[in-house]
Amino acid sequence: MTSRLRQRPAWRKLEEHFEAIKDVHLRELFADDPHRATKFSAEAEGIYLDFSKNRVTDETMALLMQLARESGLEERRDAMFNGAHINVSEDRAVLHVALRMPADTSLMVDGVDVVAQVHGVLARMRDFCVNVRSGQWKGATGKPIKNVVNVGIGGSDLGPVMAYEALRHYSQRDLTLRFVSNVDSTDFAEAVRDLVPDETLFIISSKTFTTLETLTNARSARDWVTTTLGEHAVARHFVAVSTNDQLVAEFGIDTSNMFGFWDWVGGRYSMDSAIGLSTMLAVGPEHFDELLAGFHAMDEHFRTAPLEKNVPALMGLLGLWNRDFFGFASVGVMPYEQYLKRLPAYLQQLTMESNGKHVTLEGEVVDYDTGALYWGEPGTNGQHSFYQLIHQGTAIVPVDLIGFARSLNPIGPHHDILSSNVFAQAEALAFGKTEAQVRAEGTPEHVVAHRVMEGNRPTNVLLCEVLTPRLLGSLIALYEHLVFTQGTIWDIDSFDQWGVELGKVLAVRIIPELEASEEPVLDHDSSTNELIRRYRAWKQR
Ligand code: G6Q
Repeated sequence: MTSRLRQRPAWRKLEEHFEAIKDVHLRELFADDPHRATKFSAEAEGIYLDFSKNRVTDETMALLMQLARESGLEERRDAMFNGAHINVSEDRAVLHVALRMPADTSLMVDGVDVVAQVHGVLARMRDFCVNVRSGQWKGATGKPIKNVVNVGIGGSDLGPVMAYEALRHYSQRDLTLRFVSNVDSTDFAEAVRDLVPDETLFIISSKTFTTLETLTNARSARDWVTTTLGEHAVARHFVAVSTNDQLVAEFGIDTSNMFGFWDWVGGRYSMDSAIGLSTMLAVGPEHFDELLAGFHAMDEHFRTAPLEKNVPALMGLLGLWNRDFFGFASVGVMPYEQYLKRLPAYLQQLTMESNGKHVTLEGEVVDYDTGALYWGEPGTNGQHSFYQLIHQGTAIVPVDLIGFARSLNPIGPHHDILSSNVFAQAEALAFGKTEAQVRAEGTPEHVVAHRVMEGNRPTNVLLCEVLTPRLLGSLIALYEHLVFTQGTIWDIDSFDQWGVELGKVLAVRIIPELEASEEPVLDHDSSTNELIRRYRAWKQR
């Protein structure tokens, strides 16, 4: 049966339109319209989006807008903002937008004012952070805290790590921040190697407080602290961020040192909830407030701007055009800002965990492509490695190039050199180099073909003034709503993660088989059985 999406009139028209323009080159599109750059650009909250180097025309954009409207994007967006249970497979509201609503607003969900709840927790976080940052909060031996270690994984790690790196310029430099996520003991060992327990505070960040990796690391952290300082030290050296009071208390953390959040915050949408405690400790409550204000400003843009000027909606629709019609399977995200070095890893989870889905909201298998693969590295480093494939490979990779007009560490010519690459890459990817141009450079005939660059590779350029907490909030909210836009049109649940849940249970069965002192009876497939036997043999050598 043909899906709802494929039956939409706009989708059908897009299919016909695609046949007509699929071979048109960006060179022609630019030559035909001197106003293309201004026409195909938009701006919101200090982020200027130039999408003119996508393979689109006026008609493409009009049809994409029609598709968004036929798919009920505006209605579903309003439903999210109103607290409807749009996460259907888990029957939950999706309200990360409530995490950044101002204190003087309110939002009633299932009979509770969630904005009041959010600000209650924020107030406790602020007090706690002020105490720790000022040295008033003392460890078990009376010394102030100098090191903070966030223990968490996935959504309870990637946001905090990314935000800490992104906002390092604004951080209190005498506080050392570390992040432990992997259950590989090396991650924990290296994180605490040069730290001392009596000056170290652990934040155990886990929405469920059941995640094996986090609890394993948390137990090792507790052993590391209590071996030198005794059991009573746990209260001064551990706090928790979780939705699960009971398990936090069972672990031995006083729930007065717990910062809560709610089931309507998805893990990958939680960096601005209490999961951001490490961020607030690093940059202080005022900067954290600016971050929240930036998120909220982009939320308001997404909620109120017409789709034609709505930056997250535009980016979502362009991504869908590239994914479903051209069949481009991946998107590169290249921030030309060293502080954003973990942004690609963060966006990888946000986009791929949200939109890597194979069934519609009704549970029908989709007959179109959903989420693209997201990946990237900061520029210019990537240019000296994988950009070769982006320029001349057979796979076309649409790229988001993120640039800034000002550096937070201006030194000599560095920043203009860096930024020139943003513009040069977008230009080269779009226009390439023809055979005639290569020959005109006096290139020997036998290498002409090697030096030709086809061009016609799509890019978005996101240009901003300077990286601030507010700008970071707006940038992340932009990608959150891009994901929402695509998920809505693809008719999928962008807010569950059953594939991740599967991984959480599969390994549990094998752990005792690896640990057993007697040879266990194995009844996996022959490959898994053999791998387990080989592992056990080497382990015991
Ligand atoms: C995010 C995912 C996943 C989750 C981690 C950690 O959306 O659900 O990445 O954040 O598995 O879960 P806990 O916070 O419950 O430990």
